[in-house]
Amino acid sequence: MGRKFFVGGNWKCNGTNDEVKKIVSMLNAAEVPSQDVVEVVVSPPYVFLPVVKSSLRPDFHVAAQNCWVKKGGAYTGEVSAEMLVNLDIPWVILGHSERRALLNESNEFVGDKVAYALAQGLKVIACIGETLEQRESGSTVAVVAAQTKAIAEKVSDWTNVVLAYEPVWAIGTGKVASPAQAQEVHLELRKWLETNVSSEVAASTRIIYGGSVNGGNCKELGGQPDVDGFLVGGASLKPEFIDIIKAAE
Ligand code: G2H
Repeated sequence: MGRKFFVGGNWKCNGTNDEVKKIVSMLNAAEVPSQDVVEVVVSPPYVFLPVVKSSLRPDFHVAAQNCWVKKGGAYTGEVSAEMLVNLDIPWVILGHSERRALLNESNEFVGDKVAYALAQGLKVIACIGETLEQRESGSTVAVVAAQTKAIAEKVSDWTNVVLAYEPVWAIGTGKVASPAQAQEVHLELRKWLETNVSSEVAASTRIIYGGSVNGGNCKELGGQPDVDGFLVGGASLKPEFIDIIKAAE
């Protein structure tokens, strides 16, 4: 079974009402490959989710950037998976390295979040990746395997999971992983899934790359056999996001 190319736009904590409208207009006017070729999902901050969802072209979908680990209730400031489902938001990004680092989200907590969100019917972009220190000490594969294991221990059905490999040293730094570096880790992750989950899950799960993807480097990165798309940050706020979507062709 072929893996459909996936391009996610992670807007992070950016945007005013006017800026969001401009980005949506830019996306709506773009000529891009059909949904048979590429799945496009954009992830605005929570407060803009309803306006983006209602004004975005129907062939693009929306994702939240996080959700709470269990059923809603007395958790001030949090947004539950049930609320996203209620608003018809199909996707959520979980385990982004910025949340792991700044908000101390552990591997186990991210695994619990992924399992809970999937159980509520959301599709999940689950993020993993090593720091520069971990890469330089030679523990990249061990780190991403441990992050993936914490998810695999809680999840039995991987149909609605996209795994995003985002080396922390490449995020927002302009230092993109080389195509060979990305391919090497993606292949190791696929092997890990094959050994520890199943060959079906290894063959069908999309593993996307994130970290300083732009219009100039997307084609070569996307051409790697185990790179099934991208999670794009800074460049997803700009017209070059369209070029990145077109890398699916
Ligand atoms: C990694 C990526 C999007 P950027 O965080 O998830 O951001 O493309 O700005 O490095």
